[in-house]
Amino acid sequence: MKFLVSGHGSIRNSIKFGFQIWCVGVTKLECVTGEGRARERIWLYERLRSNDFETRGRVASTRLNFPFLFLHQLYALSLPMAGHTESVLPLHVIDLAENDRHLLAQKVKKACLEHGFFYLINHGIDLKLIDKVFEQSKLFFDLPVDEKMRSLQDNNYRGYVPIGKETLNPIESKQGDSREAYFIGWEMSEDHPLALKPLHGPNQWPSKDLLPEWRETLETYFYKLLEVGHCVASLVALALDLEADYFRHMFMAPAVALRPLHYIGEISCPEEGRFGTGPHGDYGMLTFLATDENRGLQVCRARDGEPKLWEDVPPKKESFIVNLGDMLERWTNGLFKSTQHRVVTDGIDRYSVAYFYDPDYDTVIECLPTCHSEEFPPNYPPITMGDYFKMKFTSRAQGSSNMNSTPI
Ligand SMILES: O=C(O)CCC(=O)C(=O)O
Repeated sequence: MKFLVSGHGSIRNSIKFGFQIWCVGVTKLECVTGEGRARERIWLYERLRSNDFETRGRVASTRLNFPFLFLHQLYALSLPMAGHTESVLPLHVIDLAENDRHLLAQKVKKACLEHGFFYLINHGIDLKLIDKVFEQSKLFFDLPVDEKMRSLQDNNYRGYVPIGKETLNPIESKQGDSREAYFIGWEMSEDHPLALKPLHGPNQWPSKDLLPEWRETLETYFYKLLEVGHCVASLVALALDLEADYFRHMFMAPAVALRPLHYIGEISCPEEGRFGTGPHGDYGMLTFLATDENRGLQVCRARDGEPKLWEDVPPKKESFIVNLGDMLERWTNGLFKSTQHRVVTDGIDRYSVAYFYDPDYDTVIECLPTCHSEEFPPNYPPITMGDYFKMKFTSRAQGSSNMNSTPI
């Protein structure tokens, strides 16, 4: 079977062109070479020729549904694979079912030193709950825009973040990130003394009439993940030769945040500054990411390397992808790296749920006692978590880099 692939200009053109193909039932693939996207067409051609099941499956299954989508996806497949690379980063796997905590801590240390990312398995969260979180998240993002806008993000960053509103990397991105999000923090009544601080206060919740199970599902997940966060933080502490509970008292009313995300099925093109999520390092301590089965996450291990090498981190069933944030890099005097990452999407809707495990607002982030010596003095002055985040948000708003850029 052959398909004809055109891929020039806009999606609209390709849909129009593709629709004609659909109507006349053309079944011929012509691999057009010699122009900008030749490499990608060859990729598609090779995949179809070699009977690549996934590619065929995706094309075929969409074809049954709706011709527009069929062509949209075919077009997507003809693009620069939305920046996907052939290389997959084989991350370490941390298994929380492992009994020997000290051995596990050594594995965490290796993962933190080598990649700043790892898969976490046997984390103890019921997979049915995770499925339900994705189901509820999709229900919210499927609501009409007007309905979603009723819980528009407030001054504490809580609530709905519309498509393209955020740009995680204002330097490299030419447009807002092609995703929408919802931000949920530590629930706190308006009259709580801490609610006067930035980022603190009540959450926004979608209408119970529309989504009766939303709040309960997301809150249950939020607090279960907090326990997983404490567990991994204790392994990080052991990995740094600190007491297992070293970080625990810093999480009394923490600035943790749950963020369901929906990538809207656009086609990323890193060369043209179009991303699902622009290249960035997370601001905080640890991030726990659950994704659907669609790939998109990529990491760049050598932050200053030129050209940058981006490696795919594919989803792994029943696991979280955990990464270290800039704050932990600062805390450890640069020992543990906050690895740059981004999301590139290839025309298919993608859902993920990120959980940012960050300490109390007034926690002082000061070089950890085991991370400096006479030979290696602290690189950064102490700063509170709140001020650190303010600095990060300000530098992003001013369009500058958001890594740890203020050494002593
Ligand atoms: O959706 C993903 O896979 C990653 C999201 C992310 O990196 C972020 O929101 O900081």
